[in-house]
Amino acid sequence: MRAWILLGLITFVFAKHEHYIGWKTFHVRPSNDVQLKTFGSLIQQLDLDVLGHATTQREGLVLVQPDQLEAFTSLMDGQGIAYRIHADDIKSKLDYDDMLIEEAHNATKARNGARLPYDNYQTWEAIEAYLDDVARRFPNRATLVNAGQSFEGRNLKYLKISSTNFEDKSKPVIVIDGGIHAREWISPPTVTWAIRKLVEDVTEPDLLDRFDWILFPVVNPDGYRFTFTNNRFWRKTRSTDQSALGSICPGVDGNRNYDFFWNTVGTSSNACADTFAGRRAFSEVEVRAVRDILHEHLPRIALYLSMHSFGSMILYPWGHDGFLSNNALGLPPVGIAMADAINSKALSPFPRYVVGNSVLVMGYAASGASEDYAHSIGVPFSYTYELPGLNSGMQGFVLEPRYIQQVWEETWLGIVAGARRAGDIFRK
Ligand code: 0X9
Ligand code: ZN
Repeated sequence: MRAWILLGLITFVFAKHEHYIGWKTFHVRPSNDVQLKTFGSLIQQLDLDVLGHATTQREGLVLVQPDQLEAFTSLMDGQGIAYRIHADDIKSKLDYDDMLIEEAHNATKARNGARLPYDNYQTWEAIEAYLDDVARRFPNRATLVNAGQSFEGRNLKYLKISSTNFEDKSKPVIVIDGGIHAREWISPPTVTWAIRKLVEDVTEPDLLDRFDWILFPVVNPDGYRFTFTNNRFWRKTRSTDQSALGSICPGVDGNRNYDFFWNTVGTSSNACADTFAGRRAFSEVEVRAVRDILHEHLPRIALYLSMHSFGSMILYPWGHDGFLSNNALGLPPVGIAMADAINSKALSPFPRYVVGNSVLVMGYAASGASEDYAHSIGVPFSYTYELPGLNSGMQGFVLEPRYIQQVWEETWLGIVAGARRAGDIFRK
């Protein structure tokens, strides 16, 4: 009997990440703007999975499927874009990451029992329990909202944080979301940490006096959970009603599903693609939950941040064509204030943050993203954060758990600086 259990355990451990046998990751280094743009179109053409964004100053990281490997190397050679192998054997890297996370998890458990870990990645279950708990312990500052159910029936929970119960309509509102892209695990802890700072620690009381906050750590709980249980690189939601292919290829890219030049550029109509825009704009219940928050509080929203990874970038609209909006004047200064605050604290080996228009910084355009939608309906300060990641000198893929604390600490400084600066300019 014990032998069978052992055998089952071994099979489970080794079966994990099997899907990625034969896939490879490469560092890429476009050396000028023309190469960056060309690389942007190769991403589309070869269906490359961008794990870390390249700039002309900085290497990126892409995941290439087995049947595209030859085309990838020959096109990169043909264009003269520098690249080098990162992982020949992805499965062993993922196994290594699992081991690190497990170690950190055991250490945390030994130290502080049931509390949300800030030195490790956070499971969906732990985050949900934390939101319930904070709302229960701090009813004067935090109100739990359940915006409905995800496609698979998980609660879409977020917190409204306010010292005046959202009743003082003169206060600007700040909205921060995380976890729309399931595999970007560093995103939710930056939002839960902001909750802790605002509600539990109240280290910056002016931020509660001046603003109301909406913090939504895991917009896509189905996808997020799936990355812990089945497929580490899952990006999309898990809906299956999007096309005839839905049961074979579930999910929609939540950051292509907003109604802003929907499905026009940097998106796919193929349900199996990672950037599938959905059958129509706002097809995803999770995306509709964020849309509804934006509309409900619209005239008061000064700042919207959507947390992604990785690349150490603060990106602003428009991300579908690289032009600036008529209301773009304040976007660079608030973005720079956030980046400066983070850079002042950033440790090596993290790169310094870059601030700029999404298309110009990343070299590719993509429509239907949340920061564009928020800005298009009138949110003046709207940004996508590409949080830090490390893609060199590492044995694994994810940011090692020992760096998580650095990221939420520095990101909080960015949020504080952004709130204050946006608040100063808003409605003037
Ligand atoms: O492509 C995305 O959705 C974002 N990058 S990620 O690696 N996290 O997937 C960037 C979105 C930038 N914003 C716009 N294109 N509007
Ligand atoms: Zn993302």
